[in-house]
Amino acid sequence: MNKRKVACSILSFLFSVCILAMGTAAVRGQSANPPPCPRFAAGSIIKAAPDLFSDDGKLYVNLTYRTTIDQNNNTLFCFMQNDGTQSPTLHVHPGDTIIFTLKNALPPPTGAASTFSATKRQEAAAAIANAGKISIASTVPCGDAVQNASSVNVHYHGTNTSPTCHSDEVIHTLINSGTTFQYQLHIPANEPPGLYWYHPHVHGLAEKALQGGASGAIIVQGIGAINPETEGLPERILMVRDNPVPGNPTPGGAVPSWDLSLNYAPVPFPNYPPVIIPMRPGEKQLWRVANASSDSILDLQVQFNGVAQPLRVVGLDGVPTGSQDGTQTGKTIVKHDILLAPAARAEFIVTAPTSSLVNAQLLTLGIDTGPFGDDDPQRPLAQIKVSKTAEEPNLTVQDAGAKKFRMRWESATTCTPSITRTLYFSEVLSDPTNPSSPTNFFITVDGATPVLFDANNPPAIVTQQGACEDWIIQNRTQENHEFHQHQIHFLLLEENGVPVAPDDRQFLDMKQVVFWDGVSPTFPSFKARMSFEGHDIGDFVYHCHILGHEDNGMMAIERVLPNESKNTAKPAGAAPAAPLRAAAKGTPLFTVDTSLGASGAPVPAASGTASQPPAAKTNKK
Ligand SMILES: [Cu+2]
Repeated sequence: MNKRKVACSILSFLFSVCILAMGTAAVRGQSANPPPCPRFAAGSIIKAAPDLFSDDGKLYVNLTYRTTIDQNNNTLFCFMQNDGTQSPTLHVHPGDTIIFTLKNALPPPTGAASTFSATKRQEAAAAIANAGKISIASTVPCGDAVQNASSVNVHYHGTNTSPTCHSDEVIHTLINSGTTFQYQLHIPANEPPGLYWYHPHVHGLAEKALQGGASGAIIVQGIGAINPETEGLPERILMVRDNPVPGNPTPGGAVPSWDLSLNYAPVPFPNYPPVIIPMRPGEKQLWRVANASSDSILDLQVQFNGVAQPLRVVGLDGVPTGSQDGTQTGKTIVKHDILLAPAARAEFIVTAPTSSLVNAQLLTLGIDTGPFGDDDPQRPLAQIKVSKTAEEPNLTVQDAGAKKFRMRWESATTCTPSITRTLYFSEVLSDPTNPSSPTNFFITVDGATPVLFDANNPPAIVTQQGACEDWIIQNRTQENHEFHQHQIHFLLLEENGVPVAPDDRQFLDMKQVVFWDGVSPTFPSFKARMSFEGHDIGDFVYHCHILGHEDNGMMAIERVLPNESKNTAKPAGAAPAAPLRAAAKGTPLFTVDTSLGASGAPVPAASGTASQPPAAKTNKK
């Protein structure tokens, strides 16, 4: 490969011919490898991802990022192991380090890579660092300098890890075709035990990467010690993903905006053949479910003959429920349905029916996402098949040796907020005179000017390590949005100005804000406590986790200054630097060529620039 690269630079006058040759070679090289991104048959028995366990405080992960086109002409992306398996579940203990090496084996892109050069990135970074009085120049760029259609990086969702280069940094990290990059992710010693996950997070490319299936689970071990009800239970990790509906029928009514899959077995429209989950009669299992879809909102329910069953919830977004009151003991919460925003996780105990005659299903209820939202109709995901000889899951909760400990975020239940910030979701047509023009999405501190996300924007919020703050997040649009905060969890306090029920006062990294009806004098909102305790400083991001919205602007940077700094928390909108470049409505700040034509595979018809997706995918028809 290196020799080919040298040859290419020498023969620059034959540039396009050379790129084509590299693409062809890449395809030939892949043919000797296991086929990328395998999928299971619809209606098949649930399959678990391969499991990797840390040893002596370290977990080595070696993955290759690959792509292919499936029989429905959908582009798949995947994190492959050398043995042909994909998306391993990473099992770690608090305090462990994940050494995550990723090789990007995507074919190189064919077109112009980006209009935003490495030099411009560095100049902009220097200006921001100067304005913010801390140096982040060492993190810019991180990996490759110029984003293109093949770029990837990895976000370790929910983990309370450092947002620095080679850790959980998503603003500047780029791993381009042909590049190998290593992360060393230090899981804090006080990380709550539970379900986290990893996925690509390159702005403009995240939705397609997630729909392609590139995501996997992370389990921080120890739930059995925090909530003894889980100890000894068979354990299943269930990853719900989404993808374009074959044939791209117009969403609406019973037609979903996206199809769903469960552990890589599709559950396609219109018949939704459920995945089979074997259980023994009356058996209890711990189901650890991640909504790893790009855009689809779930509302999970287990029904026996159409009747909702109690789900004993022990963890939300990786944090044991009810565990932060000083007792270091989790408290089980009983729910009959669990709303799961894109990227949210729920861990709950399911009891199988005692008879195989019961029609037992895991399903998602329909979501009213608002007049401009996607179509997320009710549909089954899995059928529980009861038999005395049912095959047991390959995992069992075995944490008897684990100790209880003072978990991260415990102090957020008692800290006194120094400031209340109000932020809001908004969206506008890029061309107000053209209803079919793409939508621009924003998340904005109240009082500031809405700007589309750009990696070189100044921070929208500047705060300080150790700060305790209350944030109110409003939805001023007519579709649901899903707030996600990187690096920290938040304590849910209020919804629409009303304190939440004690069972809902939990630590989350995801929270939905439902759509505004267009007439009410107040906007739907929630209030949460943000505690910037711990070691992590630098540039965090917050965004909507409907990735079609995030890719189109709905993300912003918050800078957490070290606490020895003389800077103090600034009020809303008072970030110390002006935007480096104004974001003109409808003008992409940089353009991304999303064609992957060098693979020789067909380029999906839906490809456009990242800043201008097909309107049908963001606006209901
Ligand atoms: Cu959104």
